[in-house]
Amino acid sequence: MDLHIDGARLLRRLDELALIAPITGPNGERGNARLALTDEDRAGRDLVVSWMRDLGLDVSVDGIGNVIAVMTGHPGVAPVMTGSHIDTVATGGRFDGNLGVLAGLEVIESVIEAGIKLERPLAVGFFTDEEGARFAPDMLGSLVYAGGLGLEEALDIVSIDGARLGDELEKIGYQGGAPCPGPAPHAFVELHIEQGPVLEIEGFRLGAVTGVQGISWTRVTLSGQSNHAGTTPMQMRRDPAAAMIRMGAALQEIVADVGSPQVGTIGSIELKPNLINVVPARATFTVDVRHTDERTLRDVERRLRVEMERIAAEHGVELSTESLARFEPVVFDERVVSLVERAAIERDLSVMRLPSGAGHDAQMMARLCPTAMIFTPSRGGVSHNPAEHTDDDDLVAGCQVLADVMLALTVNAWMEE
Ligand code: HGY
Ligand code: MN
Ligand code: MN
Repeated sequence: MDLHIDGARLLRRLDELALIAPITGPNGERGNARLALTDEDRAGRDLVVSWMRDLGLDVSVDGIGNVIAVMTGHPGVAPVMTGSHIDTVATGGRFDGNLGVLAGLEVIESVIEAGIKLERPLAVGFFTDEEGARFAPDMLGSLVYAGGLGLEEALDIVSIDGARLGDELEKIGYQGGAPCPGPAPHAFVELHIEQGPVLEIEGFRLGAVTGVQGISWTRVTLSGQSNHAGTTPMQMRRDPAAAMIRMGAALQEIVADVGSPQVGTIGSIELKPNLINVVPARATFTVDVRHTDERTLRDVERRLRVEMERIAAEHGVELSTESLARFEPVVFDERVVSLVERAAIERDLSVMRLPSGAGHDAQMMARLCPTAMIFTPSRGGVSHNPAEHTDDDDLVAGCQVLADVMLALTVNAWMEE
């Protein structure tokens, strides 16, 4: 089946969704800020759901707010599914997540327009709180969909701004009745921007993603004693900020010692009372460490723990940690990965295999069915930044290959390989 998607329509929808909760980068770049379960997220959801309904798709909302739209006319037949997310970080770009959802919509609209009769329906969805920036962990909606976290436990998660997830979901009107965990699709493939520099540096048009690296998120709280910044001699202080800074240095040293692809990030820091002339009472910060190899990731976590305990003791501060997310590396289904490769080659698009540095909903859907991902290049490897950019022809090429892979997945030929 040779289906041609309408690239102009895809680009138009990306522009239209980008008008919801727009932000401007330091050099005038256009991005978005639609943190999960905010009014901005609701507005984005409402727009995409209206496009799903305009196509006559069967739209369902589940208990955690995941929205799945399926082509009608195939009762009881598991769909070939695609999807991603439309929530963003606070300094989001226009493509992270949005591309995968709108490309899926474009594939389905093109199939309907062409009147192609399929053995299996196609489905496209967006998952709740993929970013995890407001409510941890990330990929929360797809984790619940895949049965990795109970619905009630998820609804009780409290955000960084003190809100309960279930209350926020109800407030935006997206607490649906469809069951969690959700039904397993026949197969799942997600189109996403790479968000890293590899495709651009290596000079490839597309990526056939082989899996997702392991992710470990921890919130660290150090409790000391607030005191006068001028009168308190250094040896009498129990200063959590001083300890935190040394722990940050220890993280950098451990990551440098392990070497690439190990990464480590302290993305958020909070001091109490956070005043210039007060030795802080408390320091709270988050640690994000990732690696493609589980043993290495565990070793980094262990080494960092030892260093943090040693430094806390030297400063006389109390150390407490809370795990916010912990996902082992995921390997995608070789049959689907090679389908992605073949589809790209058949479209004369250069393609390379690579693991994903970022987390994605596909890593959760891989628990339910044969799954893989398609990457498009990110200019300068920049993402989670309004400067995030992918060229139009790469966006369209990614959507075209998504269409080819989804159609191939509807016929069982690929399963026997
Ligand atoms: O954190 C991640 O990798 C993704 O952006 N949620
Ligand atoms: Mn994403
Ligand atoms: Mn992201």
